[in-house]
Amino acid sequence: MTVKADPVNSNVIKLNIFQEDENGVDSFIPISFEFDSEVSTRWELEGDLQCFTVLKEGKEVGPFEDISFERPDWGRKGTQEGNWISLSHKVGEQAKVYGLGEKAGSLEKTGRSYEMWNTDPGGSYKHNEDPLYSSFPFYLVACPSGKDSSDFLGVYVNHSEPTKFDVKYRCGKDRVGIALKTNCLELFVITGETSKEIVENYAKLTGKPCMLPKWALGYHHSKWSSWDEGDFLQLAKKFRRKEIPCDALYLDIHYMDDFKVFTWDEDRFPSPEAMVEELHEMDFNLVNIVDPGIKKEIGYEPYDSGIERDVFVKDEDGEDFVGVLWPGSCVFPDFLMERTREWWSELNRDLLELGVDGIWNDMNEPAIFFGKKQVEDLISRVQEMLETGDYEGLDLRSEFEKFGKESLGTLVHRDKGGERITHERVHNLYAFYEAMATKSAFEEAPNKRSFILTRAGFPGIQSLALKWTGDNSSTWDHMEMSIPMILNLGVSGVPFAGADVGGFDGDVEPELLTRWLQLGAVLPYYRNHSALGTADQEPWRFGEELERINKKYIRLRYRLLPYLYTLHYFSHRDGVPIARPLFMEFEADQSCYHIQDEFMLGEALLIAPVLRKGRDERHVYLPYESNGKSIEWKDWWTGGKYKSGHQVVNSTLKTMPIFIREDSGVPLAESVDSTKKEPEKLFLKYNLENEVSIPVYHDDGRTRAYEDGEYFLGEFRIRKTSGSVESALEVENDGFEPFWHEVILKKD
Ligand code: MIG
Repeated sequence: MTVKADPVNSNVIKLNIFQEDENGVDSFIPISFEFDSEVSTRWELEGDLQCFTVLKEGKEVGPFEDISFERPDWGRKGTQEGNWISLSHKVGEQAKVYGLGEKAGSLEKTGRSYEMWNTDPGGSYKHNEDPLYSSFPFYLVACPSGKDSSDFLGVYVNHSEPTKFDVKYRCGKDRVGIALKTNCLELFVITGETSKEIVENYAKLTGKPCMLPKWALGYHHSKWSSWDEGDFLQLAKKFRRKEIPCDALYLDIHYMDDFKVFTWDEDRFPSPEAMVEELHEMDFNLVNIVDPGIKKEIGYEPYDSGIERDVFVKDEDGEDFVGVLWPGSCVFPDFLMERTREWWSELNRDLLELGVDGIWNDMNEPAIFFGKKQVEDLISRVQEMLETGDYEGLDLRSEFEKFGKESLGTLVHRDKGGERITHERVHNLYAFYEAMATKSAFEEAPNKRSFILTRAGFPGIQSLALKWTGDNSSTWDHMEMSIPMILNLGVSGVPFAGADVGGFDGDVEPELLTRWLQLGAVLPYYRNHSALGTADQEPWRFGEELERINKKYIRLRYRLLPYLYTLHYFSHRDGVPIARPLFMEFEADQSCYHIQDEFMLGEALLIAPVLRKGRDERHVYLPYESNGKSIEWKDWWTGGKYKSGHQVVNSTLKTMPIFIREDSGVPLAESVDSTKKEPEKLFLKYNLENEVSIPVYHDDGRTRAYEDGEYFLGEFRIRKTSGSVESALEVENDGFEPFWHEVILKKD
């Protein structure tokens, strides 16, 4: 066995573990890792091959042991064959583990195992259901040595093969087990002084989050519905008439003719071009769903051209794989091949040229209801049973449940040279390659930022797309569950994520919708979406009183846009999450490590959403600063001051508790109906004890001109002087004219 170590830079080291005769990984992960040619940091490996430790400048950063080339008993079931590698990372019993992407469990991951295999759970998922739509084989350990509370480490397992993580569970309470089927394990050990630095260093490795158009930060409204052009435009007009801000509307699968992607249902959408124009005149952006399955139908252009260019995934016999989805029998693009991506880009370009602003990639795990072969096989088995009269062992329900998954196992991809690649190796990359293809369609459009919403994903997807967390339910539980999911996506390098606000499955109750619209207003991606056949959940749906509150929070979102856009820019520049677990801002405060019903929005705001029905008061924990020092927290609504520690605060339906951290502040603007309208004034709202710095970023919000320095970045400094308050603006980059004509310091 060999362990090979290659320093990537002063914070990251790459390890390869393999049996004698292997050299290097044959990976399909489309990320190119940049190695620093002159790493001055002293990296060492110490110990023997059974148990070794990585040392950085003489300091232990990660002991690894139990290396084995067999499937461990906690490894993935059902896939015994092939070469396995497993090992454990000794993190210590006290350690806390975060990250691992989109998981429907708690923020801290101890005591469970997690699988990386992009999966559509087929309807709303349950608490702790695993795996889900995306795979992020990255975790952050807090306190790896168990001694120093502010010690952090990141581990990224660079494999798209299904990988299992056992977090301080069956492999031992002091370790994280990693197991997968490969000949050569490749992992990156990521160091940094703080948890933020680890996430930043991880983001640098796998790709910085993309800079989205500003409208991505507005309120978005969606509904899986069979509405027509008229209904859709009515909806748009209603938002404007009611002066409830909204930046984007979505068209789900029913806009298409017979669910055929890149078509329009001509009865319901007879003039899409004119409709898009009208939406644009009202300052709306339009996002259309695009599923990967292509209906197998001669005469349907995407099918014909796909056949001609040989772009589809094959089955074991070398035929185009056929699986069933919404349109019926479908074939599936093999995005791994460049020619497929070119073809896909051309198809998407047609939508963009028509005026569509964003593309919504659903079902891209990929999800397949069932494969043709599975059905044929079942039919022949049933036939046999009919003939012999022996029905024993026929469990139709479990047959159907296995269908989707089993059919995936028969998919065959091809790489550049036309070589056959089993689906298992690249399954987790399907959405990533699809997003690459979609992105290139946007790149053709003159100087426009892309908007790609994806359900599935893998590390690196953040540089192409934003992520929503799939099919949740309109329940209080699901709203609560969405917080650790979104926070851990942020920890895992995907800062721009959100859940379906109001809940997807089931009818939302009025109070829940209001509370969810409040929570969504302060999370990165703010889209209201719900399933076909469920109650409508527009902000005005449940009477005037609730409409007023809902509107107030959607407007709060727009008032917060200068802050949110600045945070978005920083997440793009540095990889730092927008919404952060409390511990990320208050690392020395041990109470913060398990809190998942509060979070920080940037450095300045603590959000304590109300997650239970009928709560007029809520318990809030307000963290202590680094040296255990109590600080003042300022109530966003009343201006009242609270000290660090446990507090009970007012949370009647019109109040979602928000606090401003001591010596922090945020830039605000007037609310506008859509981000296409620029506000005129900038307000600074803060909690001043000594000195506050408030950074502000601004650019044109649409093009890539910011890459050439056409942006504004500055910092307002506010200080208390004897008896008065002084403010000054320090400009870091003045490549773009700020939107404001006036700056107002906000007193309560
Ligand atoms: O099989 O397009 O998660 O957001 O509305 C369901 C219909 C397919 C699943 C997505 C959901 C979307 C729905 N889709």
